[in-house]
Amino acid sequence: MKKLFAAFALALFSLGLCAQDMEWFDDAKLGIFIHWGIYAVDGVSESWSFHNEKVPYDKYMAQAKGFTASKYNPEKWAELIASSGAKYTVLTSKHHDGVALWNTAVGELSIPALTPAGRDVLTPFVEAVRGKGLKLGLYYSLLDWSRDDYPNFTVNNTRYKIDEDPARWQRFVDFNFAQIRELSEAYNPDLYWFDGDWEQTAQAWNSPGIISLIRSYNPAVVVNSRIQGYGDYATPEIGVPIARPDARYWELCYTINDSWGFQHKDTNFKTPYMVLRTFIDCLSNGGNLLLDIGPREDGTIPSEEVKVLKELGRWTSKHAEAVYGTRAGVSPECFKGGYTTLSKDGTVLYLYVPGKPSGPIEVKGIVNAVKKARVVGKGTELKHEVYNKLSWQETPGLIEIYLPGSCLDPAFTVVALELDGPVKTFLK
Ligand code: FHN
Repeated sequence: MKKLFAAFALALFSLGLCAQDMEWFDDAKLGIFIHWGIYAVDGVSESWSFHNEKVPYDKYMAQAKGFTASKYNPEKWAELIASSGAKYTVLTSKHHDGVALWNTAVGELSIPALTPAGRDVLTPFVEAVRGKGLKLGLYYSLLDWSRDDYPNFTVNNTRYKIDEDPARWQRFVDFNFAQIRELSEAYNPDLYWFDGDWEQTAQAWNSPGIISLIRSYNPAVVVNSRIQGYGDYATPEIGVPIARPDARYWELCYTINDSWGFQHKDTNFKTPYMVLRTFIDCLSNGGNLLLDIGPREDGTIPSEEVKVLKELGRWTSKHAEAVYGTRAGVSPECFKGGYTTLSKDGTVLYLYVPGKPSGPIEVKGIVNAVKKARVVGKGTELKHEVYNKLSWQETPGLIEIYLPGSCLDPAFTVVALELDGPVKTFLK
């Protein structure tokens, strides 16, 4: 029965539930994720701290009394996000704890209802984001461990089993649909970032129903993969993929320290360089980076996170040509000195050179002739030579490019190789 349902759902999906516009997403490359909720008050892990019984539920929920949003400035948030070079942002409209950031009419748990902030904090964010021309993504947790009609509560405490009380489960499904309808009606996001799907099946969530609901508001809406098989793109989390993911579209969601939300004790911040390198790694494999920040309960953003976003901004604005609209690069075997991407039409090969090379940079396995080599963001034309190209051999020659010290970026210098046509590689 389950198999039949899945086949039916897949058929429906391919028959027209998928009118999504993936091009903006594919071109955007960088998004900023924001985990903001009552968990920032004590600095405990978002929702998981009570689910895993590290913190009693009542104590967790009592954090609401300390959530002030007293310095919340959504315009400043949007400005920071835009200045990083991100083209979209995704905010946790509701995490697994069930506390909505907006004034939901169908649930009792929300920032306006429970906290001294006393107001809807989602609407001004949406306005600020749109004002900056960024694409809007809304994170929504399908599972809701606070909701009495939801079967799971804490790790050791289950409320009921769906097949023993389908009417109760249906009440929960109706609640989810009502909240998602509210979000689509009020904000009509460009992207839905669902989460928490793992606890139930596509059939139980009514995943195709959710997709058709949100596409009835916005046929082009992009949906992440966490809706039990119905999304548009894969979402590896924290673990940077080692090999190129199979999915045509993917996005690495990634923390700057070790936490999604603000945690006072977590000072394990990555450096701006480390984050930039991971971003370039994603680019080279054709993916996006969704980089998370965790604002404090008052709405301020930790300076370490601001620093990372600013450095990304410095680098992305200088190297825009080699970021937006690029596609996965050639095999890593072709350029051992760093990462590569390609222009959309495949005729420009971008080389991302870390630090200061100790000699000419070398590219191999490229069949094309290089018409021109230049430094992205500077325009300086570079001397390049081909070695080992023998008339009787199929193996392409080694391309050596001379990169003077005066052209180097403090983090990653980008060299554009303009080819005589779409790239052709020879990898034997
Ligand atoms: O359980 C959540 C977690 O708290 C966080 O929101 C991340 C972000 O991708 N998603 C879930 C785990 O996969």
